[in-house]
Amino acid sequence: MEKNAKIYIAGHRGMVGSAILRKLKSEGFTNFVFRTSKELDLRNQAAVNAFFSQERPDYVFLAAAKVGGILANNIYRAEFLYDNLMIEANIIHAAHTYLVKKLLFLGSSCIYPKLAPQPLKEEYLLTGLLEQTNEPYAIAKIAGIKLCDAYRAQYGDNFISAMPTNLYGPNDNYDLKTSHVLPALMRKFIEAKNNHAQEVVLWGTGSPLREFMHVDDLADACYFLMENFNEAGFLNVGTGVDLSIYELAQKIKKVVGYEGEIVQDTSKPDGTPRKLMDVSKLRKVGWEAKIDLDKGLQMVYDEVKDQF
Ligand code: GFB
Repeated sequence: MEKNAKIYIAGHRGMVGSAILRKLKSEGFTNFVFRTSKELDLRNQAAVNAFFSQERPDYVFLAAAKVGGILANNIYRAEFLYDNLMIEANIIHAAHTYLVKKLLFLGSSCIYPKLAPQPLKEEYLLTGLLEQTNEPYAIAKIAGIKLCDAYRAQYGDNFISAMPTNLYGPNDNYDLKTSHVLPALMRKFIEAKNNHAQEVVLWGTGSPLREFMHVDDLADACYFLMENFNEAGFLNVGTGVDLSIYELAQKIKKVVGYEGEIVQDTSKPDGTPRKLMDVSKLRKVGWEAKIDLDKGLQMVYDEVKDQF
């Protein structure tokens, strides 16, 4: 990407989009175009086309999405499917129509079959049934990958896709009903410590295994892929390391300095038993994560410790 290229980050106020913006600014890019969701409803095709026709971006980072944790995915099934399908279809089609030079589409590790072998290799896509709680989101994200591939195959558009593992970092969602596990536990432990509460409640059994990556690492990978990867399909983006939800809770408890108990609420779902990315393809292309979980948890704690 040329340093003066016009770059559109869809979702620039979200956790991922804002991290990409920080990264690009630090690399010397200056020519950005943004719209908030109030200014531009990405589910509205006419509005998206008018925006692309007016702004004509050279490069697009597609980080806008309806996202949330296991409960939000399961409750708002219609929005997770409809909003995500509309956002990606409108942007990818407009990027084709208005001659965008390159587009990066972002998905999620939940695109893989629930019981796929671990670690998850890119070729396991569409080899089995999806996890029920996030099937709508996964179907939308799989459609996004296939859209990029179809425009590349039929028209030669340079549209690429990356599937990050579970993310955390600045601008995460800390609403306990809709958040992912890491910000939820960070908040629960901080509040429990401040309120001298006896216990912190962990949803599910605590046994599911998850991989967590700091969003600054993802932003670094996105920039790297925009510069170095031009192929159909997609690449996993992760750390290659996982741990159980219970182990994650223990780590967060320690970082926060909370001394009470951890109890389970098994009325809440566990979701996929394990979601560990195989990152060997990404390593071959030349990128590796740099922020380990202990460091990342400390960074997050330092950012949010006075917020709750
Ligand atoms: O992060 P999370 O909501 O999503 O939950 P997924 C991960 C695991 O942590 C589940 C448990 O087993 C939860 O039951 N957990 C324990 C908690 N305590 C809590 C808590 O207080 N809050 C939350 N949220 N979880 C999502 C998908 O799956 O991951 C999305 O639904 C997306 O589509 C995203 O792919 C990255 O990792 O299970």
